[in-house]
Amino acid sequence: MKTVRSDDHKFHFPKGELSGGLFVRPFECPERWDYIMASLTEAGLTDFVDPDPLDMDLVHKIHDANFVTFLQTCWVEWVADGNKGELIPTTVPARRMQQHRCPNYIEGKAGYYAMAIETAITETTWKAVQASAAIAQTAQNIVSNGERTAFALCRPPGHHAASDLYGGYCFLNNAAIAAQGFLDSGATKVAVLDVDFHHGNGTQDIFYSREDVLFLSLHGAPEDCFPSFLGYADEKGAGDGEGFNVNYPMPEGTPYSVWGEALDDALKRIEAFGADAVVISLGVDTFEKDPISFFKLTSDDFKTYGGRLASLNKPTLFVMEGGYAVEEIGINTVNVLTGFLGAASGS
Ligand code: OKP
Ligand code: ZN
Repeated sequence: MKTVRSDDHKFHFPKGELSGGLFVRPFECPERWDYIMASLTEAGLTDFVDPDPLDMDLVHKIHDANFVTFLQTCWVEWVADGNKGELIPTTVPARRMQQHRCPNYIEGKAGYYAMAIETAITETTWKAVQASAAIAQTAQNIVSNGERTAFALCRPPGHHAASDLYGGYCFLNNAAIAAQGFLDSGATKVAVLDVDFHHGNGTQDIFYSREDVLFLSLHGAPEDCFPSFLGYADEKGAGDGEGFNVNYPMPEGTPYSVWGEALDDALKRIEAFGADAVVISLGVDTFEKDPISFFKLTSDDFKTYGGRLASLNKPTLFVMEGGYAVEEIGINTVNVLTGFLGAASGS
């Protein structure tokens, strides 16, 4: 199995994240990548590939052009306005405020495009964001060209990013870009299965009115955790997309015995949908020791469900999302991949 990865992830490393009323060292940190690379190497998964240059036309099929321009230019505008720290907005378009008029000044623009304000933008963030999206696109091409599976070691993650929203550590939606890439490469139907602890609000929103992409997400119930305002079970898609969005919100303390049943239901739906390709938004923050999440999966459970994913027997792309128990992020991620590979070769 090939892993697409790039050192350029290191260009996104803000000094601070707004959390608990403090500006703390970000949970989404570069060491996450180091631990995953170390575990891949230890497991013999050393077929590493560099990303191709980012296809901006593909990015623009998923993201609003003004939003992309904002990501490209925001830092220069922020500094030109005399700001000294990292870019974090303070005001957002809440209830009964204008949702469709983007301000002209940079802090207003950032608030307009934010879905959460914990995530700081730095001088070099855009460089890392481009590399992350390029990784997803390159790994998708590997699978479209006939490989059974590939691992896109994306950082920063993407599933909270909508067409014109960033936040929750996400800027461009790597999984959505990959799903669109599969369609553009000849697939008729693609399923995106989001197993990150947090609801994939961005991916849901991007495909909410479409019948060619089935989105399914297993996550902490929105009334109890981030992203708080999307991910309820009654969100089932709209218009042509009605019936093509499936949410499995679950409560605090959820163990694999319960989580795995939701996964089995999701796999049945993907089968019934007749997906030509599957994108897994792979977050391992469902782990029992994750510092910002509340499910109770063990390291062994990741291996078990990796095997379950292989039973779909479909071309499968893994796209890295979250996971913040840094010392165990590598082993948990690799357990999903080796669980998948073990079951795939045995079938
Ligand atoms: C990104 B991904 C912590 C609140 C949570 C943002 C979490 C983003 C998760 N006090 N802040 O889905 O892993
Ligand atoms: Zn997450």
